[in-house]
Amino acid sequence: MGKTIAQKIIAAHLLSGEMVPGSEIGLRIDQTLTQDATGTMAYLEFEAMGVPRVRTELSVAYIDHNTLQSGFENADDHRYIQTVAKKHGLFYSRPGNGICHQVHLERFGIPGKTLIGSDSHTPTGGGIGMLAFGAGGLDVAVAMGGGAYYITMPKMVLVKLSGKLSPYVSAKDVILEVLRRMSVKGGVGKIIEYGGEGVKTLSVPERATITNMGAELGATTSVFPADEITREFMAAQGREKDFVPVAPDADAQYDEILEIDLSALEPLVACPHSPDNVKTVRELAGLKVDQVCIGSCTNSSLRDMLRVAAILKGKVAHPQVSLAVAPGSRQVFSMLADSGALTDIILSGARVLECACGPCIGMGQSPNSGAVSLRTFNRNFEGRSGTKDAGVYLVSPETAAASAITGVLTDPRDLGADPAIEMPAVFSVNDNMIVPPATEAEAESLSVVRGPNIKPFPVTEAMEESIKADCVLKVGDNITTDHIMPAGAKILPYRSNIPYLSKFCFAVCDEAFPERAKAAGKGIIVGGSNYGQGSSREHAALVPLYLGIKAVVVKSFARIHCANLINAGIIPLTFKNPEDYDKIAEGDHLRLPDVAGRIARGEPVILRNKTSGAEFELVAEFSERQKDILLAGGLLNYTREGNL
Ligand code: MIC
Ligand code: SF4
Repeated sequence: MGKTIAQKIIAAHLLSGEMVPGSEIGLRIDQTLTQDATGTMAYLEFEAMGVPRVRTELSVAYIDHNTLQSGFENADDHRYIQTVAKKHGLFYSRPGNGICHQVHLERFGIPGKTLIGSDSHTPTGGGIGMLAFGAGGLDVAVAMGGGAYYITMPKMVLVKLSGKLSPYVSAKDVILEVLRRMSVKGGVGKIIEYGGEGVKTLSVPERATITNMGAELGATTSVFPADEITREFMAAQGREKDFVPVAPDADAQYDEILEIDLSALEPLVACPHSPDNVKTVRELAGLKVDQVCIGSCTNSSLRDMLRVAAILKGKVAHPQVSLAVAPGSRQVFSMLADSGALTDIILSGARVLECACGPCIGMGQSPNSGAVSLRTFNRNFEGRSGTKDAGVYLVSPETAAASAITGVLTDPRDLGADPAIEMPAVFSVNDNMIVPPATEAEAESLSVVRGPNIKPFPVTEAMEESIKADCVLKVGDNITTDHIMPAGAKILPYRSNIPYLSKFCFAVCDEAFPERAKAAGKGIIVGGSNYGQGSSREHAALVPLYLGIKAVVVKSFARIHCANLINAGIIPLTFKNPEDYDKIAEGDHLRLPDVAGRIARGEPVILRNKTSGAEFELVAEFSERQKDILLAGGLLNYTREGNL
């Protein structure tokens, strides 16, 4: 039987398991990336493993998230990561060089290779035919040490593209259409491959916009073929020698096929507070806009910036609109300047920000109270912008630029003729902001700099035989890791300080939670479906661990968060009957009798509610490896026992 792109790459990297959907497989990882918000913890974990030098083909440490330095903390973390990288064999992309996914695509990605990154938008690499996964920091640390990366073998979905995008319709509208059809849960347990005649009408940055936001589908990853367009992109980056064609077999079998006629698409918008709450821009046209932010790893390529500049040329942002533009990388920024397009952006009144995540992660540019903020980003979760009552709408760069001028949500097609842009045949390449690692001989004498912001991570203990704890929190469906562990300018600087971070855990849902959990000493969290969607931040597991959480019982989990819970030694359990969710109230005294024995034997776990008297079964299906990790009290303990 023919293979899909993903199946081919998996087969070539398979270290353990069978490629049967639903079973656990271990993959050899060629490349890793980290960013600073998750990286500090990942490198502390890597150091704890005692491996002197990374064993991947390439590992890169980026600084792009915590770039607002309003105290010593972020700068301390940057310095720590820089020195760790130099010593242990990693490339270091200095602050200002750009957003990890954008820079990685430009400078390092190679078709057919595997990549994991401690950031959920690592699938951006799928735009050039890499099999790229978002993962927890500890998984990245293990991969850097030469260990396998484990996933559940996914099902294969083909999104078959036909036709060609109409003027002013953008790659962002393609992925918003996929989200509209599949929802934020629709991709769970699946790899989304793009194929069909329409593929060749899309450039690499457009493809990367689509695979980037596949994260919002909950998909394991997304991937495009690597074809002539990919070759041209890599040649323009001076990297044609790295090009390898990647395509599915003609008789590849897919579990699901979704057809999209690109010519039939129109500008779309994802409304608050979920990326799948999609409507047409026409439906909402006229909505008054307070802020427009253009950038992020989804839409900050040179192509996107040139489009924005062409629309803004000779115009000025509406007086009610605060317009911010952040080019995705220094390459994009410098080429914008060379082409003169940057002047058009500056003269439009845009506030030009440094090449970083910036407003996407709440690092500045929080909108005014009750604002409507249009963003070309990928997430519009409640509170993520830093303003709790703001409504964030996700749109294409074209819709964003058009609306910035008019002051209301505007279908860019209403602007008249689509201004054509010309993409350069060759990009200007300058890697002088990427610091190479020291040689092995030099590395020995180098020391790692640890500022006072770097605190050790919580210690975990082997699983108790039985668990006796209260339900310290009950939440509903689609809880994101931004709910569990919020980010933003005030909190992000403490990503390496778990005790401090714990004060903000679940603050969006219930400000009293951290104190309550701490007072209880031990606790169980109960939730609905798709629990833990969104960011890969392992802090959403490490902080609950610090607060004494022993188990999380939900209707269903998002992939990366579930893996992070296991890595932290917190037991992820699901209701066998989803209605049992109603049989637990916050504050109930719960018991998980013989939980360690039951997990070891592969039996369902029993939940006894001492308050209501209810008793029912929970699904506890884990691979042998996952069982051992849980019983050992987390992945770090497990690797210390000699398993890498
Ligand atoms: C995000 O977009 O939420 C982040 C910040 O990039 C995260 C990682 C993090 O929490 O540091 C992600 O997507 O994984
Ligand atoms: Fe950065 Fe935003 Fe992309 Fe996350 S989604 S990597 S915060 S730009």
